[in-house]
Amino acid sequence: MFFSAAWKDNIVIDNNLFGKFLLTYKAVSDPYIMTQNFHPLLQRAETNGIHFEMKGAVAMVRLSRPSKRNALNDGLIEALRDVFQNLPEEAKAAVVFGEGDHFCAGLDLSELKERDAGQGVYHSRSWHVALDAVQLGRVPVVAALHGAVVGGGLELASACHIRVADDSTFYALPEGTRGIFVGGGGSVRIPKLIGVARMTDMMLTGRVYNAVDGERIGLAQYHVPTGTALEKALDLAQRIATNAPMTNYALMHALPRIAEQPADHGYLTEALIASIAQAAPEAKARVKAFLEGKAAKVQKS
Ligand code: 1HE
Repeated sequence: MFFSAAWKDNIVIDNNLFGKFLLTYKAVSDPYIMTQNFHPLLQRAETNGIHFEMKGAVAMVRLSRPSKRNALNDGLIEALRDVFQNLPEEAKAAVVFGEGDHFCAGLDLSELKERDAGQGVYHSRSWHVALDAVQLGRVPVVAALHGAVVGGGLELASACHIRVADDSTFYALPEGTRGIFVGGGGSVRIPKLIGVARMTDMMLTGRVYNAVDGERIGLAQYHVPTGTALEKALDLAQRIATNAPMTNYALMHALPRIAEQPADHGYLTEALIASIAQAAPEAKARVKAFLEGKAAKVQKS
C-alpha cells in the first residue's frame, strides 16, 4: 500500500470509470484519478503520455500520444521507466501497445536538440535504463504492434519478450537515413532478433519490412489479422500470468544470459536454474497434477 493514512481519508469509490470499481483519490488542489494500490509514479506517467490499467493480472501499458504517432519524447521514456519499475504487486504479465494508427514513430525528432557528446551519452543511457526496466523487470512483456514500428519504436518492441504484429505493421530504422544512429539499445537487441546483416541493411538502405516479412525474419513471433494484435497479446499475457513465477523469472533473466555464456558456463547456469525452478512447491504440484491426469496434455496445433 503506497498511500499514507491521510491519503486514504480522501479515497472515494467511483463506479463509472472503466466500467468497474476504481478507487479515486481526489486531491484538494489538484484532482486526479488513482487506483488503490498503484504507485504515485504511475500517476506521473499518465501525465507524460502513458495510460496504465490492470486487466486481471495483466498490466496494460498504452503509449498515448497519438497526435505525434506515439513518438518517444523524454517524458514518455521517463514514464516507461517509472511504470515498469513500479508495477503493482498483482501484475504477473504486461502488454505494451500504442494508441491511434501506429505503435510508435520512434524518437521524438523535435527534441533532437543540439546536444554535445556528453549530453548525448546521458540521453542514450536514459533510454537504456527505461528499456532495461521493460526487458529485465518483474514480469514478461508482450508488445501488440500495428502501423509504424520504427526507430526507437522498434527498439522498444525489441525490449519486450514477445511481439504480436497485425497485418498493418511495418518496421524500419530511419536513423540511418536521418544521419543518426540507434541509441535505445537497438544495436544490442535487434541483431539478436534478425542478425547483424539485416539490421545493417535496414539502416544503410532505409529498407522497410512489412508484417509478413517481419515475422519471417524474426521481428515478431506472431502475425495476426489487422486490428487483432491487442486481443492476441492480451490472450498470451493472460496465459503467461498463470505460469509458475520462477519459470517466468528464469525465462526473462536466466535464458538470455545463458545464451550469451560459453557453452560450458551455460550448462552449469542452466542446471542451477533448473534445480531452483523444480524445487518450488508450485512446480511439484503442477507435475503431480499431470501425472494424476488432472493437467492438460500438449495438443497438436
Ligand atoms: C513526429 C514523429 C517523430 C511523427 N518525432 N514528431 N522516427 C522517424 O524518423 C519516423 C518519422 N515519422 C514518420 O515517418 C511518420 O510520421 C509515420 C510513418 C510514423 C506516421 O505517418 P503519418 O502520415 O500517420 O503521420 P504524420 O503526418 O507524418 O505525423 C503526424 C504528426 O506526428 C506530425 O506532427 P504535426 O504537428 O505536423 O501534426 C509529425 O511531425 C509528428 N511525428 N513522427 C516527432 N518521430 C534512441 S534513438 C532512436 C532514434 C530514432 O527513433 S530515429 C527515428 C525517428
